[in-house]
Amino acid sequence: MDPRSTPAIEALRDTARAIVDETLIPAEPEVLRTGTIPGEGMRRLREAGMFGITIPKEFGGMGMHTFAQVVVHEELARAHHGFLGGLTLSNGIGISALLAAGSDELKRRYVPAVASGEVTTAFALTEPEAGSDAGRIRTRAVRHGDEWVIDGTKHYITNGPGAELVTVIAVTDPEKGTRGGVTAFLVDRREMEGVVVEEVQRTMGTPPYSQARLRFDSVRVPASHMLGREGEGFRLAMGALDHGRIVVAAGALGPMSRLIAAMVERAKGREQFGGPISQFQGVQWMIADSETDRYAARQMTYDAAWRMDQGERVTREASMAKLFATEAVGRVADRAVQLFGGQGVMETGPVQHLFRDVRVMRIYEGTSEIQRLVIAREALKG
Ligand code: COS
Repeated sequence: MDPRSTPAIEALRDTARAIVDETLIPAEPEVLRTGTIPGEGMRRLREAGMFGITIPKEFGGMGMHTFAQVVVHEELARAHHGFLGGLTLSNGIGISALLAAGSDELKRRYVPAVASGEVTTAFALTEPEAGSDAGRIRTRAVRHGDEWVIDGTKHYITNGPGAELVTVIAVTDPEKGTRGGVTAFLVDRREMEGVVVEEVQRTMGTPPYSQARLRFDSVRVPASHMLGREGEGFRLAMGALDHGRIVVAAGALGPMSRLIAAMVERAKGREQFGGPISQFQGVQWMIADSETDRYAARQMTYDAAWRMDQGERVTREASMAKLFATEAVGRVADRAVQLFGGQGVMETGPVQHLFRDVRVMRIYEGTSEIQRLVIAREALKG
Protein backbone atom coordinates (compact mmCIF):
# COMPACT_ATOMS: atom_id res chain seq x y z
CA MET A 1 0.00 0.00 0.00
CA ASP A 2 1.26 3.44 -0.90
CA PRO A 3 1.92 5.55 2.24
CA ARG A 4 -0.33 8.31 0.84
CA SER A 5 -3.30 5.97 0.61
CA THR A 6 -6.05 5.68 3.23
CA PRO A 7 -8.34 2.89 4.46
CA ALA A 8 -11.21 4.39 2.44
CA ILE A 9 -9.14 4.37 -0.75
CA GLU A 10 -7.95 0.82 -0.11
CA ALA A 11 -11.53 -0.34 0.51
CA LEU A 12 -12.59 1.14 -2.82
CA ARG A 13 -9.59 -0.43 -4.52
CA ASP A 14 -10.61 -3.83 -3.07
CA THR A 15 -14.13 -3.35 -4.42
CA ALA A 16 -12.74 -2.47 -7.84
CA ARG A 17 -10.44 -5.49 -7.78
CA ALA A 18 -13.32 -7.81 -6.88
CA ILE A 19 -15.53 -6.48 -9.69
CA VAL A 20 -12.72 -6.81 -12.21
CA ASP A 21 -11.68 -10.32 -11.15
CA GLU A 22 -15.15 -11.73 -10.54
CA THR A 23 -17.12 -10.16 -13.37
CA LEU A 24 -15.20 -8.07 -15.90
CA ILE A 25 -12.27 -10.35 -16.74
CA PRO A 26 -14.48 -13.46 -16.94
CA ALA A 27 -16.73 -11.54 -19.36
CA GLU A 28 -13.83 -10.62 -21.61
CA PRO A 29 -14.10 -13.59 -24.01
CA GLU A 30 -17.72 -12.58 -24.61
CA VAL A 31 -16.70 -8.95 -25.22
CA LEU A 32 -14.03 -10.03 -27.70
CA ARG A 33 -16.37 -12.47 -29.43
CA THR A 34 -19.42 -10.24 -29.69
CA GLY A 35 -18.07 -6.69 -29.45
CA THR A 36 -20.72 -5.85 -26.86
CA ILE A 37 -20.44 -5.06 -23.18
CA PRO A 38 -22.42 -7.33 -20.90
CA GLY A 39 -24.87 -5.44 -18.68
CA GLU A 40 -23.89 -7.25 -15.50
CA GLY A 41 -20.41 -5.73 -15.46
CA MET A 42 -21.77 -2.23 -15.99
CA ARG A 43 -24.40 -2.78 -13.31
CA ARG A 44 -21.75 -3.73 -10.75
CA LEU A 45 -19.61 -0.71 -11.65
CA ARG A 46 -22.60 1.59 -11.33
CA GLU A 47 -23.77 0.13 -8.03
CA ALA A 48 -20.28 0.47 -6.58
CA GLY A 49 -20.34 4.18 -7.43
CA MET A 50 -17.43 3.96 -9.89
CA PHE A 51 -18.92 6.58 -12.20
CA GLY A 52 -18.75 9.21 -9.48
CA ILE A 53 -15.44 8.64 -7.70
CA THR A 54 -14.30 12.24 -8.12
CA ILE A 55 -17.72 13.88 -8.36
CA PRO A 56 -18.49 15.97 -5.24
CA LYS A 57 -20.78 14.36 -2.67
CA GLU A 58 -23.33 17.14 -2.99
CA PHE A 59 -23.93 15.98 -6.58
CA GLY A 60 -24.18 12.30 -5.76
CA GLY A 61 -20.54 11.27 -6.13
CA MET A 62 -17.94 10.01 -3.67
CA GLY A 63 -16.05 13.29 -3.53
CA MET A 64 -12.65 11.64 -3.68
CA HIS A 65 -9.51 13.26 -5.02
CA THR A 66 -7.33 12.45 -7.99
CA PHE A 67 -4.95 10.31 -5.92
CA ALA A 68 -7.81 8.02 -4.91
CA GLN A 69 -9.03 7.98 -8.47
CA VAL A 70 -5.70 6.80 -9.90
CA VAL A 71 -5.28 4.09 -7.27
CA VAL A 72 -8.74 2.74 -8.10
CA HIS A 73 -8.43 3.35 -11.83
CA GLU A 74 -5.22 1.32 -11.96
CA GLU A 75 -7.26 -1.62 -10.68
CA LEU A 76 -10.24 -1.01 -12.99
CA ALA A 77 -7.99 -0.64 -16.00
CA ARG A 78 -7.12 -4.33 -15.86
CA ALA A 79 -10.54 -4.80 -17.45
CA HIS A 80 -11.33 -4.52 -21.15
CA HIS A 81 -11.45 -0.86 -22.27
CA GLY A 82 -15.09 -1.25 -23.26
CA PHE A 83 -16.06 -1.26 -19.60
CA LEU A 84 -14.08 1.89 -18.84
CA GLY A 85 -14.92 4.63 -21.36
CA GLY A 86 -18.01 5.83 -19.53
CA LEU A 87 -16.49 6.03 -16.07
CA THR A 88 -13.22 7.52 -17.28
CA LEU A 89 -15.16 10.40 -18.81
CA SER A 90 -17.58 10.81 -15.90
CA ASN A 91 -14.62 11.08 -13.52
CA GLY A 92 -12.71 13.35 -15.87
CA ILE A 93 -12.86 15.22 -19.14
CA GLY A 94 -16.53 14.42 -19.73
CA ILE A 95 -17.51 16.56 -16.78
CA SER A 96 -14.47 18.63 -15.74
CA ALA A 97 -15.58 21.85 -17.43
CA LEU A 98 -19.12 21.53 -16.07
CA LEU A 99 -17.85 21.01 -12.53
CA ALA A 100 -15.20 23.71 -12.78
CA ALA A 101 -17.24 26.41 -14.46
CA GLY A 102 -20.91 25.44 -14.93
CA SER A 103 -23.65 27.23 -13.01
CA ASP A 104 -25.00 25.62 -9.84
CA GLU A 105 -28.28 25.07 -11.59
CA LEU A 106 -26.64 23.15 -14.44
CA LYS A 107 -24.64 21.06 -12.00
CA ARG A 108 -27.70 20.21 -9.91
CA ARG A 109 -29.60 19.31 -13.03
CA TYR A 110 -27.03 17.13 -14.77
CA VAL A 111 -24.31 15.86 -12.47
CA PRO A 112 -26.20 13.39 -10.24
CA ALA A 113 -27.26 11.25 -13.22
CA VAL A 114 -23.66 11.27 -14.45
CA ALA A 115 -22.40 10.22 -11.01
CA SER A 116 -24.77 7.28 -10.95
CA GLY A 117 -23.75 6.19 -14.45
CA GLU A 118 -27.26 6.65 -15.78
CA VAL A 119 -26.23 9.39 -18.21
CA THR A 120 -22.99 9.26 -20.19
CA THR A 121 -20.70 12.06 -21.30
CA ALA A 122 -18.26 12.97 -24.05
CA PHE A 123 -15.67 15.70 -24.61
CA ALA A 124 -15.62 17.19 -28.09
CA LEU A 125 -12.43 19.10 -28.82
CA THR A 126 -10.67 17.27 -31.67
CA GLU A 127 -11.55 18.04 -35.27
CA PRO A 128 -10.38 16.66 -38.61
CA GLU A 129 -8.09 19.69 -39.08
CA ALA A 130 -7.25 20.25 -35.41
CA GLY A 131 -5.77 17.27 -33.56
CA SER A 132 -2.46 18.05 -31.87
CA ASP A 133 -2.91 21.70 -32.77
CA ALA A 134 -6.07 22.05 -30.72
CA GLY A 135 -5.99 25.83 -31.07
CA ARG A 136 -6.94 25.47 -34.76
CA ILE A 137 -10.48 24.23 -34.11
CA ARG A 138 -13.07 25.70 -36.47
CA THR A 139 -16.36 24.64 -34.91
CA ARG A 140 -18.20 27.92 -34.47
CA ALA A 141 -20.66 29.05 -31.85
CA VAL A 142 -22.54 32.22 -32.71
CA ARG A 143 -24.85 34.03 -30.32
CA HIS A 144 -28.47 34.61 -31.31
CA GLY A 145 -30.31 36.25 -28.42
CA ASP A 146 -30.55 33.78 -25.57
CA GLU A 147 -29.05 30.96 -27.55
CA TRP A 148 -25.79 29.96 -29.15
CA VAL A 149 -25.85 28.13 -32.46
CA ILE A 150 -23.09 25.60 -32.95
CA ASP A 151 -21.87 24.42 -36.36
CA GLY A 152 -18.90 22.20 -37.12
CA THR A 153 -17.45 18.72 -37.09
CA LYS A 154 -15.68 16.89 -34.29
CA HIS A 155 -14.10 13.48 -34.70
CA TYR A 156 -12.53 10.60 -32.77
CA ILE A 157 -14.90 11.51 -29.95
CA THR A 158 -14.90 8.80 -27.30
CA ASN A 159 -18.43 7.87 -26.30
CA GLY A 160 -19.50 9.93 -29.30
CA PRO A 161 -22.00 7.40 -30.63
CA GLY A 162 -24.27 7.54 -27.61
CA ALA A 163 -23.27 10.05 -24.92
CA GLU A 164 -26.22 12.18 -23.89
CA LEU A 165 -24.10 15.08 -22.61
CA VAL A 166 -21.30 16.50 -24.71
CA THR A 167 -18.89 19.24 -23.64
CA VAL A 168 -18.22 21.05 -26.90
CA ILE A 169 -15.26 23.37 -27.34
CA ALA A 170 -16.06 25.96 -30.01
CA VAL A 171 -14.72 29.21 -31.43
CA THR A 172 -16.70 32.25 -30.39
CA ASP A 173 -14.21 34.91 -31.51
CA PRO A 174 -11.82 33.87 -34.29
CA GLU A 175 -9.73 37.03 -33.83
CA LYS A 176 -8.81 36.16 -30.26
CA GLY A 177 -8.04 32.47 -30.86
CA THR A 178 -6.94 30.38 -27.88
CA ARG A 179 -6.59 33.47 -25.69
CA GLY A 180 -10.19 34.51 -25.25
CA GLY A 181 -11.80 33.31 -28.48
CA VAL A 182 -12.78 29.75 -27.52
CA THR A 183 -15.73 28.81 -25.32
CA ALA A 184 -17.09 25.59 -23.78
CA PHE A 185 -20.75 24.53 -24.00
CA LEU A 186 -22.75 21.69 -22.55
CA VAL A 187 -24.92 20.07 -25.21
CA ASP A 188 -27.72 17.80 -24.06
CA ARG A 189 -28.47 15.59 -27.06
CA ARG A 190 -31.80 14.53 -25.61
CA GLU A 191 -33.10 18.10 -25.84
CA MET A 192 -30.99 19.85 -28.46
CA GLU A 193 -31.38 18.76 -32.03
CA GLY A 194 -28.76 18.65 -34.74
CA VAL A 195 -25.97 16.43 -33.42
CA VAL A 196 -25.46 13.87 -36.17
CA VAL A 197 -23.32 10.74 -35.83
CA GLU A 198 -21.63 10.77 -39.24
CA GLU A 199 -19.57 7.69 -38.58
CA VAL A 200 -18.73 5.27 -35.80
CA GLN A 201 -14.97 5.18 -36.19
CA ARG A 202 -13.40 1.75 -35.93
CA THR A 203 -9.90 1.60 -34.50
CA MET A 204 -7.26 -1.15 -34.57
CA GLY A 205 -8.20 -1.84 -30.96
CA THR A 206 -10.78 -4.47 -30.19
CA PRO A 207 -14.50 -3.61 -30.30
CA PRO A 208 -16.85 -2.27 -29.06
CA TYR A 209 -15.95 0.88 -30.96
CA SER A 210 -16.80 3.99 -29.04
CA GLN A 211 -15.33 6.72 -31.25
CA ALA A 212 -17.47 8.79 -33.54
CA ARG A 213 -17.39 11.68 -35.96
CA LEU A 214 -20.09 14.11 -34.91
CA ARG A 215 -21.53 16.88 -37.03
CA PHE A 216 -23.07 19.82 -35.23
CA ASP A 217 -25.72 21.08 -37.55
CA SER A 218 -27.02 24.43 -36.23
CA VAL A 219 -27.35 23.01 -32.73
CA ARG A 220 -29.17 25.58 -30.60
CA VAL A 221 -27.80 25.73 -27.09
CA PRO A 222 -29.32 27.95 -24.38
CA ALA A 223 -26.91 30.62 -23.11
CA SER A 224 -27.27 29.04 -19.67
CA HIS A 225 -25.37 26.02 -21.04
CA MET A 226 -22.21 28.01 -21.59
CA LEU A 227 -19.53 26.68 -19.23
CA GLY A 228 -17.60 29.48 -17.61
CA ARG A 229 -17.27 32.85 -19.26
CA GLU A 230 -17.13 33.50 -22.96
CA GLY A 231 -13.55 33.01 -24.11
CA GLU A 232 -12.56 30.74 -21.24
CA GLY A 233 -12.96 27.48 -23.15
CA PHE A 234 -9.37 26.77 -24.18
CA ARG A 235 -8.12 27.15 -20.63
CA LEU A 236 -10.92 24.89 -19.38
CA ALA A 237 -10.10 22.28 -22.03
CA MET A 238 -6.39 22.33 -21.23
CA GLY A 239 -7.10 22.17 -17.49
CA ALA A 240 -9.33 19.15 -18.10
CA LEU A 241 -6.50 17.53 -20.04
CA ASP A 242 -3.99 18.08 -17.20
CA HIS A 243 -6.22 15.87 -15.08
CA GLY A 244 -7.20 13.55 -17.92
CA ARG A 245 -3.58 12.80 -18.77
CA ILE A 246 -2.90 11.59 -15.23
CA VAL A 247 -5.91 9.29 -15.51
CA VAL A 248 -4.66 7.94 -18.86
CA ALA A 249 -1.34 7.19 -17.13
CA ALA A 250 -3.22 5.26 -14.45
CA GLY A 251 -5.11 3.50 -17.24
CA ALA A 252 -1.78 2.20 -18.57
CA LEU A 253 -0.90 0.59 -15.23
CA GLY A 254 -3.79 -1.88 -15.34
CA PRO A 255 -2.84 -3.54 -18.65
CA MET A 256 0.80 -3.54 -17.55
CA SER A 257 -0.16 -5.65 -14.55
CA ARG A 258 -2.18 -8.03 -16.74
CA LEU A 259 0.69 -8.38 -19.19
CA ILE A 260 3.34 -8.92 -16.52
CA ALA A 261 1.22 -11.56 -14.78
CA ALA A 262 0.72 -13.33 -18.12
CA MET A 263 4.47 -13.17 -18.86
CA VAL A 264 5.38 -14.64 -15.48
CA GLU A 265 2.88 -17.46 -15.84
CA ARG A 266 4.04 -18.23 -19.35
CA ALA A 267 7.74 -18.10 -18.40
CA LYS A 268 7.19 -20.60 -15.61
CA GLY A 269 4.86 -22.89 -17.55
CA ARG A 270 6.39 -23.02 -21.02
CA GLU A 271 9.18 -25.57 -21.41
CA GLN A 272 11.83 -25.42 -24.12
CA PHE A 273 15.34 -26.84 -24.25
CA GLY A 274 14.53 -29.14 -21.35
CA GLY A 275 13.18 -26.68 -18.80
CA PRO A 276 10.94 -23.66 -18.20
CA ILE A 277 11.87 -20.65 -20.31
CA SER A 278 12.08 -18.62 -17.07
CA GLN A 279 15.58 -20.04 -16.67
CA PHE A 280 16.81 -17.99 -19.62
CA GLN A 281 18.26 -14.59 -18.93
CA GLY A 282 16.71 -13.15 -22.08
CA VAL A 283 13.25 -13.97 -20.69
CA GLN A 284 14.12 -12.85 -17.17
CA TRP A 285 15.23 -9.47 -18.46
CA MET A 286 11.96 -8.96 -20.31
CA ILE A 287 10.18 -9.47 -17.02
CA ALA A 288 12.65 -7.34 -15.06
CA ASP A 289 12.40 -4.44 -17.50
CA SER A 290 8.60 -4.68 -17.47
CA GLU A 291 8.45 -4.64 -13.67
CA THR A 292 10.76 -1.61 -13.67
CA ASP A 293 8.60 0.16 -16.24
CA ARG A 294 5.49 -0.43 -14.16
CA TYR A 295 7.13 0.69 -10.93
CA ALA A 296 8.40 3.93 -12.44
CA ALA A 297 5.11 4.64 -14.21
CA ARG A 298 3.17 4.08 -11.01
CA GLN A 299 5.38 6.39 -8.96
CA MET A 300 5.08 9.17 -11.54
CA THR A 301 1.33 8.77 -11.83
CA TYR A 302 0.71 8.71 -8.09
CA ASP A 303 3.01 11.68 -7.55
CA ALA A 304 1.34 13.78 -10.26
CA ALA A 305 -2.09 12.97 -8.82
CA TRP A 306 -0.94 13.76 -5.29
CA ARG A 307 0.51 17.11 -6.33
CA MET A 308 -2.67 17.99 -8.19
CA ASP A 309 -4.65 17.29 -5.01
CA GLN A 310 -2.33 19.68 -3.11
CA GLY A 311 -3.42 22.43 -5.51
CA GLU A 312 -0.23 22.54 -7.56
CA ARG A 313 -0.42 23.20 -11.29
CA VAL A 314 0.76 19.88 -12.69
CA THR A 315 0.82 20.49 -16.43
CA ARG A 316 4.40 19.24 -16.68
CA GLU A 317 3.98 16.31 -14.26
CA ALA A 318 0.76 15.17 -15.96
CA SER A 319 2.48 15.18 -19.34
CA MET A 320 5.52 13.33 -17.96
CA ALA A 321 3.36 10.67 -16.30
CA LYS A 322 1.24 10.25 -19.44
CA LEU A 323 4.29 10.12 -21.71
CA PHE A 324 6.18 7.63 -19.60
CA ALA A 325 3.31 5.33 -18.62
CA THR A 326 1.84 5.01 -22.10
CA GLU A 327 5.24 4.44 -23.73
CA ALA A 328 5.99 1.92 -20.97
CA VAL A 329 2.81 -0.08 -21.54
CA GLY A 330 3.72 -0.23 -25.23
CA ARG A 331 7.12 -1.68 -24.37
CA VAL A 332 5.60 -4.18 -21.95
CA ALA A 333 2.96 -5.29 -24.47
CA ASP A 334 5.63 -5.76 -27.13
CA ARG A 335 7.76 -7.86 -24.78
CA ALA A 336 4.73 -9.93 -23.80
CA VAL A 337 3.93 -10.77 -27.42
CA GLN A 338 7.59 -11.70 -27.95
CA LEU A 339 7.73 -13.87 -24.85
CA PHE A 340 4.61 -15.73 -25.93
CA GLY A 341 6.15 -16.39 -29.33
CA GLY A 342 3.76 -17.84 -31.91
CA GLN A 343 0.96 -17.84 -29.38
CA GLY A 344 1.57 -14.13 -28.86
CA VAL A 345 0.25 -13.29 -32.30
CA MET A 346 -2.57 -15.81 -32.45
CA GLU A 347 -6.03 -14.29 -32.47
CA THR A 348 -6.93 -16.65 -29.65
CA GLY A 349 -3.78 -15.87 -27.64
CA PRO A 350 -4.05 -14.17 -24.25
CA VAL A 351 -2.06 -10.99 -24.95
CA GLN A 352 -2.69 -9.90 -28.54
CA HIS A 353 -5.82 -7.92 -27.73
CA LEU A 354 -3.98 -6.00 -25.02
CA PHE A 355 -1.18 -5.24 -27.49
CA ARG A 356 -3.75 -3.75 -29.87
CA ASP A 357 -5.80 -1.98 -27.24
CA VAL A 358 -2.94 -0.14 -25.53
CA ARG A 359 -1.50 1.34 -28.71
CA VAL A 360 -3.92 4.24 -28.79
CA MET A 361 -2.81 5.40 -25.35
CA ARG A 362 0.26 7.02 -26.88
CA ILE A 363 -2.06 9.06 -29.06
CA TYR A 364 -5.24 10.09 -27.27
CA GLU A 365 -5.36 13.01 -24.85
CA GLY A 366 -2.23 14.28 -26.53
CA THR A 367 0.36 12.28 -28.46
CA SER A 368 3.72 11.44 -26.93
CA GLU A 369 5.15 14.21 -29.09
CA ILE A 370 2.70 16.77 -27.67
CA GLN A 371 3.57 15.66 -24.12
CA ARG A 372 7.25 16.27 -24.91
CA LEU A 373 6.39 19.68 -26.33
CA VAL A 374 4.47 20.59 -23.16
CA ILE A 375 7.26 19.31 -20.88
CA ALA A 376 9.94 21.16 -22.82
CA ARG A 377 7.96 24.40 -22.86
CA GLU A 378 7.43 24.25 -19.11
CA ALA A 379 11.10 23.46 -18.55
CA LEU A 380 12.25 26.29 -20.79
CA LYS A 381 10.09 28.75 -18.88
CA GLY A 382 12.92 28.46 -16.32
N1 COS B 1 -3.96 24.79 -18.05
C1 COS B 1 -4.66 25.95 -18.08
N2 COS B 1 -4.58 26.80 -19.11
C2 COS B 1 -3.79 26.48 -20.15
C3 COS B 1 -3.03 25.30 -20.18
C4 COS B 1 -3.15 24.43 -19.06
N3 COS B 1 -2.48 23.27 -19.03
N4 COS B 1 -2.35 25.24 -21.33
C5 COS B 1 -2.65 26.35 -22.02
N5 COS B 1 -3.54 27.10 -21.30
C6 COS B 1 -4.17 28.36 -21.70
C7 COS B 1 -3.37 29.52 -21.28
O1 COS B 1 -4.25 30.53 -20.87
C8 COS B 1 -2.63 29.97 -22.53
O2 COS B 1 -2.42 31.33 -22.53
P1 COS B 1 -1.17 31.98 -21.72
O3 COS B 1 0.04 31.17 -22.08
O4 COS B 1 -1.14 33.36 -22.24
O5 COS B 1 -1.53 31.90 -20.29
C9 COS B 1 -3.62 29.59 -23.64
O6 COS B 1 -4.30 28.45 -23.12
C10 COS B 1 -2.96 29.22 -24.94
O7 COS B 1 -2.03 28.18 -24.68
P2 COS B 1 -0.81 27.85 -25.64
O8 COS B 1 -0.16 29.10 -26.12
O9 COS B 1 0.04 26.86 -24.93
O10 COS B 1 -1.55 27.16 -26.88
P3 COS B 1 -0.91 26.46 -28.13
O11 COS B 1 -1.92 26.57 -29.21
O12 COS B 1 0.47 26.94 -28.40
O13 COS B 1 -0.71 24.87 -27.78
C11 COS B 1 -0.97 22.69 -26.87
C12 COS B 1 -1.20 24.19 -26.79
C13 COS B 1 -0.07 22.19 -28.00
C14 COS B 1 -0.36 22.32 -25.55
C15 COS B 1 -2.40 22.15 -27.05
O14 COS B 1 -2.87 22.49 -28.34
C16 COS B 1 -2.54 20.69 -26.81
O15 COS B 1 -2.55 20.23 -25.67
N6 COS B 1 -2.68 19.92 -27.89
C17 COS B 1 -3.02 18.53 -27.78
C18 COS B 1 -4.49 18.40 -27.73
C19 COS B 1 -4.89 17.07 -27.21
O16 COS B 1 -4.39 16.59 -26.22
N7 COS B 1 -5.84 16.48 -27.90
C20 COS B 1 -6.28 15.21 -27.51
C21 COS B 1 -7.73 15.07 -27.70
S1 COS B 1 -8.69 15.74 -26.49
S2 COS B 1 -9.28 14.14 -25.59
